[in-house]
Amino acid sequence: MSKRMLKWLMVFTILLTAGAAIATVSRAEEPAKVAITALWARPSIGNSQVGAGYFTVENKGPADVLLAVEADVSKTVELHTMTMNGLVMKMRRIENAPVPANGSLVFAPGGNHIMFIGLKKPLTESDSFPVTFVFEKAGRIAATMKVKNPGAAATPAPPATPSMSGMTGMGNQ
Ligand SMILES: [Cu+2]
Repeated sequence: MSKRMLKWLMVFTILLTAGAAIATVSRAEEPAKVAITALWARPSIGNSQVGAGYFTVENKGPADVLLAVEADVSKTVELHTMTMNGLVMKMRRIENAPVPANGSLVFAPGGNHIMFIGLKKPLTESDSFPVTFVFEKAGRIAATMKVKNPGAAATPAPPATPSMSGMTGMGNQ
């Protein structure tokens, strides 16, 4: 009896191991279709309780929808869009943001942005923090958001800004 149980246990173990191996292989073969690039957040100003973050979603698969961005740095995280109403900049919350098939979704200054509301501590330049992007199809994707100066984000610092570099120490007093 105990010998028979042992035999069944062995078969069961082999099946489990085989199942795990198959699961690992199929996951490894699936190429990542959605990539998050150009992640950065603006340093927060003084004791301001809000912060803004930007990113680009590069999609090599079918159309998807960005449902939410999660982060621990603030009480809530919202997706915002910004429009000019004459000379007045108006921003409002959006429920989600569509990602086109084989295209990209850009959150950049002057347009869409992540709004960190109720910051637990100031966002200081060169800090970084984890964020999770939640997509309808691609699921949850973890990434790291780096805090940096808008001027340093895309283009090399223009010659007019060297005096700014002397100010970076001020945030750490
Ligand atoms: Cu906003």
